[in-house]
Amino acid sequence: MEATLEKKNVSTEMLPDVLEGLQKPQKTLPSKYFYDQKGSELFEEITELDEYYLTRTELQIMQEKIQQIANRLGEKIQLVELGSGSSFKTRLLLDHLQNIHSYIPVDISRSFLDDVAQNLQEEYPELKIQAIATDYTKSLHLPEIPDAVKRIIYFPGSTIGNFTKENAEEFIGLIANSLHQNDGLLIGFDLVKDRETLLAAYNDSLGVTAEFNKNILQRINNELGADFDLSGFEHKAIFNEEKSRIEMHLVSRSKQVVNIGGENITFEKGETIHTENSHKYTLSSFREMTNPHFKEVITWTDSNEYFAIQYLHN
Ligand code: AVI
Repeated sequence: MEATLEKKNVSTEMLPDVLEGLQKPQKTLPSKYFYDQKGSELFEEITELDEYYLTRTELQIMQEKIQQIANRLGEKIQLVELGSGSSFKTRLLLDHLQNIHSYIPVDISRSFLDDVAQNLQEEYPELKIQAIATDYTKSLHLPEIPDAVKRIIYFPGSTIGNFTKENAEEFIGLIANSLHQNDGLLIGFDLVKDRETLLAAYNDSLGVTAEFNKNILQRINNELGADFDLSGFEHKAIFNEEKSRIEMHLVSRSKQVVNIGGENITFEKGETIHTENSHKYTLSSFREMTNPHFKEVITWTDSNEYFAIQYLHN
């Protein structure tokens, strides 16, 4: 197997990130810290919940439209997948793309990438796999490829929705700038829909999302020696209509003080930590954002228009 890995130590940044967020007037925590081992397992569980339509809808679109997608992407492709690269969707693409040149899974977690690369290599012995462990929101250095190879950045799962609108546009711009003529971006994003459906997806009846949300506090306890009492916080997800996003918060049930790395942080009763944004776009609001960076767009959606996959290129 050919796999080059770059090292990046996330935990050295975690204490300053956490303290900075919790010292703001509206306390926040970066949502990337959800995904330790337990958090990743809980997220997997979320994707299988009845109320959480996103993953299953995206997969359904991919399954139904894979031939069209593969035809549109063309041949001799280097597929660069941002985020977890172990999914069934990846295999769909690898199975249908013609004459694939290489597959580059990119993820922040090195051990996760090792597993992905190893499993895929066993299933696709001929495929050239080059895993890159990095926080791709900060930097992404991709290996040189011959001119004849077309690079497709694959960014599924509506992860773009977890970026602020400003960061999302900046990120799309950075991707566009890094691509050559003929290359493109295949991206999945969640669409605006009725409030009930949106709220139910982030307030599931089994409480898995609540556990996922609170796990960020457990992680801070585990890795930074903090003393959060998880039962002192309650999960809350709201739809912020003006910003067209679901916001997840952790609400303090009482006045309390938490020690993190020697710093005392005070929480008033009812005060919240804003832990995540999940933006919901319309096809036109997404187009508005991508328009300055990509001239052409092809869209695939499900019949309810719950979710969209787009191929953007110039
Ligand atoms: C990973 N991301 C697209 C998920 C979302 O829906 O925004 C994370 C998530 N948060 C709560 N449930 C799922």
